[in-house]
Amino acid sequence: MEYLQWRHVFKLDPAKVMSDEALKRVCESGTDAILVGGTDGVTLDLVVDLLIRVRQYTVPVALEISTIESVTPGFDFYFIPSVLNSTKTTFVKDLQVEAIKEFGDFMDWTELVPEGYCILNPDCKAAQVTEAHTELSVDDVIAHARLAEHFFNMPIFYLEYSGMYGDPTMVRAAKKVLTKTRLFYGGGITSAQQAAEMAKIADTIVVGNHLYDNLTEALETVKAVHDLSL
Ligand code: 1GP
Repeated sequence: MEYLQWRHVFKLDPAKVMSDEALKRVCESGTDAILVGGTDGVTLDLVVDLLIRVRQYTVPVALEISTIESVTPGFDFYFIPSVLNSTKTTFVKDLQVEAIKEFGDFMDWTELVPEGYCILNPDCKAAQVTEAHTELSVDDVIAHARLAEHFFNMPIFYLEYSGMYGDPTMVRAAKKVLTKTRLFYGGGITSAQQAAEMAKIADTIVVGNHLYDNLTEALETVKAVHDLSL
């Protein structure tokens, strides 16, 4: 599966505004993929609108599903997060069961990509919504990574620090125990240097917010990551 080769991903939030000119620069930046996803105010209309705009370019585009109502055909992949350190079964597997109950007969399983999330920034919206237990030790993170790979057989383990630059020690600990499952890191990357630091450890890094704060700096993260892979 091609998402197993991605090293750099930009995450676009359908609820945030981006000009056509900015979107063109993002899509033509050389990033390996665009992930469409957000926690707040994501509606079907906004998702469809962004999909149509991104589809003018050749970059692969995946939808990270936050609500069943905002799912639409046309994406290359559908990333389905399970928040492994949520204290509510809703965000671990109940929403998934609900979706499978409704659409299971029609689902193209090859397009669906389960992600095992581990959220480590207590202040981010996703941590609050999912009531995640974010006070995790290195050993806890290692256990969650192994849970994703060996119990649930998930292709992706996602260390999420959304809005805050994370602790490389945690990322390194997860990476060390994963053999098949790919490690995604996302959170607070605002420079080429930070992108390179995390990309030296994780398999894939995700840059989100900074696209909306300082587009030029965010775009520089692509080269920083791809230069490492040479
Ligand atoms: C968010 O992991 C992504 O889901 C990226 O985080 O928005 O902080 O870059 P930032």
